[in-house]
Amino acid sequence: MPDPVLVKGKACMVFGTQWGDEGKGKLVDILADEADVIARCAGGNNAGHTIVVGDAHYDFHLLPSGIISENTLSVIGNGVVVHIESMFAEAAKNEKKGLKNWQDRLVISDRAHIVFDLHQEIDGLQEVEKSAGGKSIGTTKKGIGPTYSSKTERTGLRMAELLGDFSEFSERFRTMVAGAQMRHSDLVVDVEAELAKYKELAEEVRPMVKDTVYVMYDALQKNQAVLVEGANAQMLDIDFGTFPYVTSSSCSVGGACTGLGLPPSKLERVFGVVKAYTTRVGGGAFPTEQLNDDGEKLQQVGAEFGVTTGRKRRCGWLDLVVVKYTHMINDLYSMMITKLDVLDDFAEIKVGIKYSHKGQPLDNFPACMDVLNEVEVEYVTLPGWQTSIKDCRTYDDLPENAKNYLKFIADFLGVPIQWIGVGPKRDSTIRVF
Ligand code: 2SA
Ligand code: GDP
Ligand code: MG
Repeated sequence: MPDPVLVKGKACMVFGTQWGDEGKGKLVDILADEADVIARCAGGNNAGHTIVVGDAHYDFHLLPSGIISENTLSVIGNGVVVHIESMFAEAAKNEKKGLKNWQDRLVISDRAHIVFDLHQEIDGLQEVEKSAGGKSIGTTKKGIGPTYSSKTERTGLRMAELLGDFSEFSERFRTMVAGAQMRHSDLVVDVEAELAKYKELAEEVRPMVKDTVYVMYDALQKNQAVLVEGANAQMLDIDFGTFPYVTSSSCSVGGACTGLGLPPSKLERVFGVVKAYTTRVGGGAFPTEQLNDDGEKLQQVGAEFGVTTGRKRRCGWLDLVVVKYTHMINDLYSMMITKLDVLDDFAEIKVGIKYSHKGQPLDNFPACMDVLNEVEVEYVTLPGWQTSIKDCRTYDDLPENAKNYLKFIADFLGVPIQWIGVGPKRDSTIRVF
């Protein structure tokens, strides 16, 4: 039996180091057996986390991926935004694939903000406004940005309001709609139909809603192992990501504290999930993007399509400038390198290691998108292994050139590699230590 990875009485986090879709769901699934609690701290149903168990493919958007683990409590924290109908639809879809009794294992924070349909509509309207200037973000249109805006504007409504005095909730909802309609004259909302719907949804969701601060606190007091499931990723973080082409939540480790009420001293290990190349979905700068045959090949071999929207993901080489920046902010304990098998057929593999701008080397990761759009990337070219690694189950099974590629990444970042993904399935994984 390998040593446990999670720590009793502490929280550890699975965290996306690039622009998302690194394979976080797979690592959460691998660690789920060790976890007593699996918690989401940020984002909403914009996320798309895939788990492949045998022939079953599960995709989770809002529900923590740990929900398939029958001995684990799943928590949706206060930092998450919840479209309640979609959550029930997501559960129903996964029930057809074998998910059972999920209601008994799910707790939702009473402080989580509600995503209303009007937020989703505003998301679409804002994208249209931005596209007129050629600058749409390419959001998932799940209403994430507008809901976080309502939260910071202090007009948003939370689970606590929904489950409190319904006439008070109704009044606040009407005020929120009126405000939104002042800003978006095209916005049509059937207020009475919405309120009737929410009156029913309130009763459906009520048994699951609790003050999750106490749930988390109790779990840690009882010496349980907590796993925080990061959603989206560092480069989509509202503060540290490639603003404004980001999502609207704190996707980095700070979000685990603010989005769950977790004291920083309880956060023990951050596991960075690093895809062996880079992908991005939506707009925004992408320095190592390959708009050529290599990019096409990565997209096709890696089956790079959005799990939530089905959009084709943009593809390019691994960018270690990005991952180094991520490590600075989040202090990675170890890494999982995923999708190494996707590189099986490349004769040469490039890795971005430094940026320069207008001929001047850059020491910092640029804050300004105009600069990031124009950086020149310095690459190191490593030889490929040109053989299938899908059946490798130990580090020693890997071809020398694959080991060299991994060693280059670990040495550059100064972070050990703990797992290597060689295929989408749960057992297509090498545990290094
Ligand atoms: P939003 O909807 O406001 O959060 O969009 C803002 C930006 O964040 C990006 N974003 C994502 N990037 C990668 N994966 C995400 N989840 C889905 C997946 C995406 C999909 O797992 O494949 O299906 O398209 C995700 N969610 C948000 C988004 O593309 C914008 O750039
Ligand atoms: P997440 O958002 O970080 O959880 O990642 P997604 O689920 O959006 O995308 C990752 C995709 O890669 C999913 O289809 C996974 O099944 C798949 N995947 C994960 N790890 C591996 C791996 O090591 N090899 C291959 N070929 N696919 C993988
Ligand atoms: Mg994803």
